[in-house]
Amino acid sequence: FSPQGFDEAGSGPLYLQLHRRIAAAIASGRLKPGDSLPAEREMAVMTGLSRVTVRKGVEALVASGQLVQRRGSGTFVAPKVERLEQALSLLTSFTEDMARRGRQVESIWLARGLHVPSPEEVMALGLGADDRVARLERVRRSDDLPLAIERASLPATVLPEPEAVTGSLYAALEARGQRPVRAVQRITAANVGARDAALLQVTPGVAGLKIERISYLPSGKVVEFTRSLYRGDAYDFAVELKLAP
Ligand code: 16G
Repeated sequence: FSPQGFDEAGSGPLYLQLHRRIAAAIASGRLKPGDSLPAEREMAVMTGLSRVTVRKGVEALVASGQLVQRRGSGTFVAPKVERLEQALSLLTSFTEDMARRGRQVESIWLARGLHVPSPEEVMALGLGADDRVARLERVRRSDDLPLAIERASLPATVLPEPEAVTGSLYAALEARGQRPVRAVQRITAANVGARDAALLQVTPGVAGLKIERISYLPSGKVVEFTRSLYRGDAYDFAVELKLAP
């Protein structure tokens, strides 16, 4: 980050020159995944650029997914994304899937509460006119990487106190004797919008996978209607096929 080479006259706006320099340091391996960057003020001193210019350059790298910012702790080179292979034929929870891989799980809660259901939730969950719905909205992370945004809706009769769920939803359902035993899942391609891109720390507009899961109790009652958006660069969904009869 030496002051040399930033050129007011020639090679484009100054923030883009900084952007190119940091991107080149990442590409060459001089900056490695997880490395922290100096604070904005320090970078301004080191480069001789204004703090506004430094901020713009860094923001552009955050928007393109090369840097990540964590509130309170600073700016880092984005972690390397390894694809996870996920079997589609087993009804498992996110926590179980990650535990099986020996990975840490973490949820960032966006919302948790009881609501008047939307028409879509009424349909999917088979609710009556006065029924309430429990909504759980969270970013699912593993080993410091956001992998998916999940928006789960359950009949309030199944989960009357959504605020009490702090970890695994399926563990909470299991404790209430309401663990689903069957589910239907639908996967659709989707581009990640700006708000979700910020939550998933990806570039707005990149490819994601929208997954809808409706899960059932042995009685056939619907327990869960969950809409998730998975990072397209972090998952491979695999399924075993048998010869058609
Ligand atoms: C999985 C499920 C989701 C379920 C969650 C429970 C998919 C696409 N979705 O992420 O429907 O609610 O697991 O996880 O697989 P938890 O028990 O860790 O909260």
